Amino acid sequence: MSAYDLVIKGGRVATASDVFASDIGIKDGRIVALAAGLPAADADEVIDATGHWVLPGGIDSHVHIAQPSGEGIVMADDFETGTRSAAFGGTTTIMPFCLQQKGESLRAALKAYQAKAEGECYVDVSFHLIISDPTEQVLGQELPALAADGYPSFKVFMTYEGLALDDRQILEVMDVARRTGALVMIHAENYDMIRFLTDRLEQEGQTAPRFHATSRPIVAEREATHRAISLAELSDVSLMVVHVSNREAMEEIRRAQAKGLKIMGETCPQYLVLTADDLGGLNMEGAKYVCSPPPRDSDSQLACWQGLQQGVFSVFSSDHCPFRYDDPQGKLVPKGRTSFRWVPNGIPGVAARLPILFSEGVMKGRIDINRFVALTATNHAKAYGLYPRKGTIAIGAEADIAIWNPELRQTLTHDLLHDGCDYTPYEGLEITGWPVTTLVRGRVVVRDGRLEGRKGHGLTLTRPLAG
Ligand code: DUC
Ligand code: ZN
Ligand code: ZN
Repeated sequence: MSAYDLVIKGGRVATASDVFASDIGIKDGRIVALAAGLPAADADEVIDATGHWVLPGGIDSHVHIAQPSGEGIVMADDFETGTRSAAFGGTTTIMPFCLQQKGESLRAALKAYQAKAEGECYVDVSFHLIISDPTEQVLGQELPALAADGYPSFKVFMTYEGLALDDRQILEVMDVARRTGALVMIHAENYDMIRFLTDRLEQEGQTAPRFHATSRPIVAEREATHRAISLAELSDVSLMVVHVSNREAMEEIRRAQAKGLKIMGETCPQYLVLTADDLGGLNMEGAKYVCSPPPRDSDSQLACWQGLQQGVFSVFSSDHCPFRYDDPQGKLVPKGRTSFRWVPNGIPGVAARLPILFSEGVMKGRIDINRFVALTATNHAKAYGLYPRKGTIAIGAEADIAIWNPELRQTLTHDLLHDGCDYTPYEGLEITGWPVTTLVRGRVVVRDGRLEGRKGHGLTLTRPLAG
């Protein structure tokens, strides 16, 4: 029997803290050797990574898959296509949401999502819980039990009909999170400001997709971010402010961190490379970019880069929330033509996330390779309880690995992404560097840009409480 199932030879390995030349020996899905000159004869298979980066596979801790999104609307990805696309983009674990519908038991909701994922996944999956109905039963029994069973991250919304919790309800969820050791994730936008502005815009006939951005201004995000942080301070709970889009919200998080509060921040590719101008295309073209918070302006982009560079944001996620464009069950749902209010809210990005940050960040000198690894893998694993099992290259860690060709130049087009969508909002972006081969627990899922894995290899994971 060989010492190794697989050896990756000759690559340059980077973790969140180090860069070193090393071969990687893999056995039974785990990394068992890191050394120069591992003998090829001891391996069943050898992958030559000469001239390539060998990085931890990406962890994308903010992904929506097969989530109900309103009447007549269907999300573009199921677990097969969403995890396939993740693998093509160098991501080896995704963390999608289990959405509790009003009146539904969380346990029942989770079972339904697990069933949808079972046997379908190319990469590993671990669920967060969205709490839309914090009943006594949910707060007193289901959440503590689910946190202990391996689902220690709860997402709450401050906006959206049917989802928004009021401050008292958020405090109740935070209190459970503090007692159980779970992390709270929050969508921070002021619901009443958005409702007020949306009604006003509609009365004035300003209903095209570009007014989506007008209806959700920076002040609505900044106010809600400040309030979310205050609620977390009162509750003494760890909080992740997700999808931060602008300087004012970023500075709220920085101030909280400087005070010693347990506040973390996340930003996403759309806030680095898109602006509100992208929503202004002819006819309904702007619908391709409708997401919340909306992309802003060039100073907001700069602020998001600074947040990544300076550690205000510890994670960079996709907020992959895919709807087909040319589809009456997607962005062109008939009601969406009557107002931006009804345009499905979200954009795809699970495969584009890493190439965009690598190209715009590492290759353009904005961040180094160690910060890239931290922002795309290690910090996700640490925040959500997957570390050191995942998120790094170390002896004993699972062999989730992306092999990058740092010199491959291509124009980003939708056909590179292999998702269930029919467009990418990043079409035409010039990208340098691409994850050409992706391994999940030692198995090649994508090799040299071709799918080789089988669906069902990806597992649904539970997580211990973080930290
Ligand atoms: N929030 C998300 O987290 N994802 C998609 C849409 C939204 O508002
Ligand atoms: Zn959100
Ligand atoms: Zn999201």
